[in-house]
Amino acid sequence: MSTCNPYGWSYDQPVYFGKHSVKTHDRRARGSFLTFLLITTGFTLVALCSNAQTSSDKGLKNYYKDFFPVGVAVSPEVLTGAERELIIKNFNSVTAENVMKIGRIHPEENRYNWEPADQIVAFGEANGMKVRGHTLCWHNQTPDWLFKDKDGKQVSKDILLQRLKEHITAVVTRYKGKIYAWDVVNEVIDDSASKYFRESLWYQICGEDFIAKAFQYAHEADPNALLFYNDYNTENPTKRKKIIELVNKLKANGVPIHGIGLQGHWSIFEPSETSLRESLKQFSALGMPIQITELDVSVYRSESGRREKMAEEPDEFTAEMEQLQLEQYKMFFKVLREFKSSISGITFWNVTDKRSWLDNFPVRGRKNYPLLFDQELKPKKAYWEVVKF
Ligand code: HAH
Repeated sequence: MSTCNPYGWSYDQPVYFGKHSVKTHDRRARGSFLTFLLITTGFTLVALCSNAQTSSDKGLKNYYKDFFPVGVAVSPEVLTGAERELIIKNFNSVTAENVMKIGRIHPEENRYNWEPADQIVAFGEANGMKVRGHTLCWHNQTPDWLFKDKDGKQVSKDILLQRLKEHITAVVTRYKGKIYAWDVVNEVIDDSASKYFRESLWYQICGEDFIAKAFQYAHEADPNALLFYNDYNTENPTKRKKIIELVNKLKANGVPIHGIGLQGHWSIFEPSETSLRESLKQFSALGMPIQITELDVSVYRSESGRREKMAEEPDEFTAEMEQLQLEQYKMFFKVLREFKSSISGITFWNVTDKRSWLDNFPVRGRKNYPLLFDQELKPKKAYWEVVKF
């Protein structure tokens, strides 16, 4: 009698013409009601089984309310897109993925592009979220004009520091009292064992002085903002030792640094539980808050250089990846919960597997699946492991 349609209703509704007796009408109505019940129950079960984020799911941030804020890196586009409700339900902190980087917010010496950054700050405020700033000084996504004079020649240390000061003062002042924590300096430690600092233009022109100066300028602009040094590969003992030395030196010199950002670009293969715990132990011993600032769990092994995807290279999300990823996420959050007294925030780098920076890094065009929500914006199996404790 009934044909199911996608809206869960029968096409074959009872027809109430005089031709039918009252009895027939009643029987039909009862039949339709039973069909309706069966269909709606069926749909509810299917919804539950397919891991849709149902109303019984509190949303990630609420499972972690006694531990730490849970944040996400966003672009202005996702705030008006299909992801909007998911972000509001699951996260209580936001970071601008790109639009506060120097190249985006300060593309020319005398021009700031505030609009996209303002949108993210306004969204955070409107939804009662914490807002983190990322990032005031980095070697990437940084415009050429910073390092060149009007004749195209490289600027002096004095001029570069003056420009850094102007930049940091303008950006931090604009969001004073709205952005509670800044990644002030990003990734200045070299990955190799043979070099201490990264050979960036900042370093080549200023030596290491720009690091302390960046913190000082930011602190002058907003004395209440928490200022972080942020880096990746922090579970690598050689790199970690250098980061810890740098942070200790800054502290000893009275530089206003208040926290350490461990990016957390991890994978289904690393870090191990032992090395993550060791890393958190060493960083928390510095006595300042730690945040995991850019968490994602790649389904591929790490590679040092960038490259194109090879034509035949697979990029499906296999059952094996799904399993390793849920185990890894489960372990990471177990360890992170253990360190709750040192960790003042965790931020995911992107919202869902629909789009991640890892779709183009380090391999351009190779799809990755690093987050807790899938391409249909549904919680993945890993999500349920993270909230089950
Ligand atoms: C991060 N770098 C950056 O902090 C963030 O701003 C960007 O959007 C994505 C990742 C990670 C990184 C890198 O820049 C170079 C090599 C490895 C990892």
